[in-house]
Amino acid sequence: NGYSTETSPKPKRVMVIGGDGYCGWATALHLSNKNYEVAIVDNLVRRLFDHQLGLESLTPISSIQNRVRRWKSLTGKDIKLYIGDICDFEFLAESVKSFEPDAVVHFGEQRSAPYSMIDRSRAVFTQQNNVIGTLNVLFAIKEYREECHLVKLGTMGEYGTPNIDIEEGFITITHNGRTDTLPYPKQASSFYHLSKVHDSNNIAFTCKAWGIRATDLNQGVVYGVRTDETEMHEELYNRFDYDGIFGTALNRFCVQAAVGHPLTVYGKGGQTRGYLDIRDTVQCVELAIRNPAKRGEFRVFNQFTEQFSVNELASLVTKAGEKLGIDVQKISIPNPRVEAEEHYYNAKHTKLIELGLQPHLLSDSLLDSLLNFAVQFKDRVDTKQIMPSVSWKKISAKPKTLTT
Ligand code: NAD
Ligand code: USQ
Repeated sequence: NGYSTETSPKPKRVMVIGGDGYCGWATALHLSNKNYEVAIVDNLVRRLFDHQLGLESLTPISSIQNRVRRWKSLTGKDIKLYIGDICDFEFLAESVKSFEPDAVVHFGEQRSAPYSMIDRSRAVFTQQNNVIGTLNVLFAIKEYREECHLVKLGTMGEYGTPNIDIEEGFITITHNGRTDTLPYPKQASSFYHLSKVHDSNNIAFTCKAWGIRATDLNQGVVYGVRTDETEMHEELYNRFDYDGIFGTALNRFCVQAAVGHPLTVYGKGGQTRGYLDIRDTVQCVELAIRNPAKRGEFRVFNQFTEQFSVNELASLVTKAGEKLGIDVQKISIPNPRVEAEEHYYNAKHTKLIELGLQPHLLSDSLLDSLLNFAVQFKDRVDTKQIMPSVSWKKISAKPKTLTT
């Protein structure tokens, strides 16, 4: 590709875009604890969504300023803060020029599939925020920090649920006697998941055209809340979403079990996805940073550790509930989404293991502690937020205000 194949010296300075969010906050602290110089870039829009939709994290979370101050007082380590929107190129460019990152970890997107399916304006916001934000990051790296490695959070949902094995980013195909290794086909099933496909295409193109070095982490569904760093102090607690818009499957089921709400299985419950513990999210991101892509290289890693169907998760939570003396029921809800409810699923996930990932698999003990954690905060649960309120088929151009 004409670029040197040398990797840069050990990366030290890491910019975490979206560092006030669920994965980003845990990662920023983990990297800071590992002695990277960390800067958080975030416009706090996730906190605004909560206000606008009347939602709240299960755990009380401190302001980003107090979080960072508490971290400094406990560890002596500084985390720089840049509060602003990466869709504002001037802001992003100034942040990159001033911090001079060796790696940019980009978590800073609207990440909920249901949010992107509320109405036209949320669909458009999601794609504009995510696609333009990522384009700006690519331009900022090209202009001001060309050796910087982009570590971008993608999603396993880019691949959909094809009836063949899912590879890590690329598939070798023989067609009419000729063979090529091509991007794995993408079949995303929400405007959110589609925004990630568009991002991947833009990143792959700029790696080729400009020599950007990038790693696309196609992450599965994350569960859990505690990491070594966030449990050091209550002002460092991570957010924990359980509502029908931002809450994800296993986290939701634990909160539902804790408050005696039947587990909300959508449709037949055969929907299978890759899952990982948030302690592995932070580990995977560090592994990607420590082993940068080469100039011009577009790497894709599938970032999850185990596959489960929704029904399997419901059974696991039911069993964990029994041990704590909680009687857990489940209900089948007409699926608000358009997705396959019974399908083949077998996705590769070896590249991060090859780099040294030591997975925290979903054991009984983790489920017990997650369920206990949910029980500890159950008085904060607003049960009106549990049922799904967004329908893939009923989305329209008319602005929608969600009231339940
Ligand atoms: P989150 O919503 O908790 O955090 C995202 C953060 O990005 C928020 O703090 C938000 O304020 C910030 N942000 C959004 N748009 C921004 C912008 N234009 N400028 C600056 N900051 C902006 O989400 P999360 O669960 O931590 O997910 C982080 C990333 O990981 C996302 O890209 C998501 O797609 C991906 N991911 C998440 C999961 C999961 O299960 N949570 C699974 C797979 C992939
Ligand atoms: N589901 C239920 N009941 C629920 C919640 C979800 O049956 O109460 C089902 C959904 O229909 C879906 C599956 O569980 O089939 C996963 O749904 P989810 O809400 O846990 O996850 P998803 O919408 O896919 O999105 C989450 C994150 C997103 C990330 C994605 C990874 O919000 O940012 O990209 O997980 S992945 O699923 O691999 O694409």
